[in-house]
Amino acid sequence: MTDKCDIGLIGLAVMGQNLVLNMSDHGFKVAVFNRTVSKVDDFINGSAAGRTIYGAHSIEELVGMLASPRRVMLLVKAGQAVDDFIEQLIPHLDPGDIIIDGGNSNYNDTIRRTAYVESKGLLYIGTGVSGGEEGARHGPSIMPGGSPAAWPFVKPIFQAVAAKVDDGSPCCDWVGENGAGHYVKMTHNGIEYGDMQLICEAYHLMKEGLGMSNEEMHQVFAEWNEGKLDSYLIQITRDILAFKDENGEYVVDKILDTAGQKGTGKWTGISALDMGIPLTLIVEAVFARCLSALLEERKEAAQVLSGPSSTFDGDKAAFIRDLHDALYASKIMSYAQGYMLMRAAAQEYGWHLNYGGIALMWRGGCIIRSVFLGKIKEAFDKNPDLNNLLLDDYFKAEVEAAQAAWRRVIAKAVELGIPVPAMSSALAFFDGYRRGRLPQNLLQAQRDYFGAHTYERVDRPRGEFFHTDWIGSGAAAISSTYTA
Ligand code: NBP
Repeated sequence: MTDKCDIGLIGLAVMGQNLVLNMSDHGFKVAVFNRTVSKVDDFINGSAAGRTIYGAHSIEELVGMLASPRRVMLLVKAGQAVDDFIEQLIPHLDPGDIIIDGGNSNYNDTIRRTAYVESKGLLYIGTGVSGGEEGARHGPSIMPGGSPAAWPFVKPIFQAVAAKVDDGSPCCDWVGENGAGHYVKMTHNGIEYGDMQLICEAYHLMKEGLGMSNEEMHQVFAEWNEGKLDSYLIQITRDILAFKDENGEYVVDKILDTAGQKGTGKWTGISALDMGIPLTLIVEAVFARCLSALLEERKEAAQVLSGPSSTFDGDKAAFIRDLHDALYASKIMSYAQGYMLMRAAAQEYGWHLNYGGIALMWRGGCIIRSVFLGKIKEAFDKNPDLNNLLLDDYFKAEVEAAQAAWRRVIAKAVELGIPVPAMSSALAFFDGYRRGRLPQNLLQAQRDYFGAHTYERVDRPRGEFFHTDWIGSGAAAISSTYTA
């Protein structure tokens, strides 16, 4: 090696190795290190052989191989491993050097680490990297946040290796201060949970409701992938449904129906609950995984509990068209909710999020990539201050066009006893959001009745609180916890 390396990468598991190979494809010189040092030599002598990739056998050696300001990226297991490597790196780095965490870290950790690393005179980036192994190798979606001063030094590398959309724009841009990048990545993962659950509900209705074969459903998803639902997740569903094993049997039918999860959907739901944002669809998607995981309990319940015995006797082709619209409308709700969440988080944490830019980052490279995200980008380009996606002319018209079909699908699912928690909660959200008056006047009355929590009145300015002596006790004391 003659010149110094452009970047150092620690963590040679699936993501790290592939991202390094991607960086070297784009002409960057990369120094690499791994906790289990033998993996450095395995990589250098294996898939990295002959490339602009150089192995280090200690942190000190790695840092010594880097051009200034030094950029060191971690792609290690989220959690303590990141803190440990930060501690090991700090003594070897100089002011202005940059530590980058590209793992799936919790945004609260990234907020804390940014402050800590900056307090040592260094710069920090916490970035979401999405797209799995394939994305890391050929172009992931990259969502960086952290110390703004670090971005100009990282931008050329990140934007070169990121996925590109049709016009060549990279699916990577600056997201915002401290934990913003990891927050946006977390929201991406939450939306991914929602998209996957919606597809599973459509599959369930076709399979159990309409009695369709895998081949028939494969054809439906293939068709859907040619239109408004065109997306990576619809595409892989199409392929999964047609996939057969060495015995010529469908693999999907042999897979146990218990979902796993790594926690990012749950984090998204917790954040939504903390901030009071009705992220109903994503949270239902998390709970649907939880319910699926109660396999033994469900099997026992299936012996005891029964549902409707009705079968579908309508026009199948018409129902499949309705299902397309129900999936599409529900998906619009999910993204509307996801953007409501990010807007609330931006306010909570003082981030200046570029909502159109986020749609562009998700447009390619990542798991939720879709044609649909191009429309979201257009909506925010038209109006950067758009309060809710549902108020954009395009999405308003799309939901209006789809809603009759959406209602028919939910009604039929209820009639058949097939659970559609994400689709139906999406519709309930829509029906709540579009109403100027909800029944929570009664709820406030109940709270005031049993807890003297007070209420505001329709005929008085907001912020004035009233209490009624509902039971004639004569007590005048009121609770100080109006919002409890
Ligand atoms: P893993 O999440 O499996 O982590 C493996 C790496 O972490 C190895 O380098 C391992 O070193 C190191 N490591 C572990 Br495990 N514990 C450590 C510790 N206590 N101290 C120091 N190093 C430790 O790898 P991955 O699947 O490539 O993912 C990397 C990051 O990217 C994770 O945060 C993950 O959540 C995120 N991510 C993954 C994907 C994906 O599709 N896999 C997608 C998007 C984001 P060792 O070799 O010595 O064990």
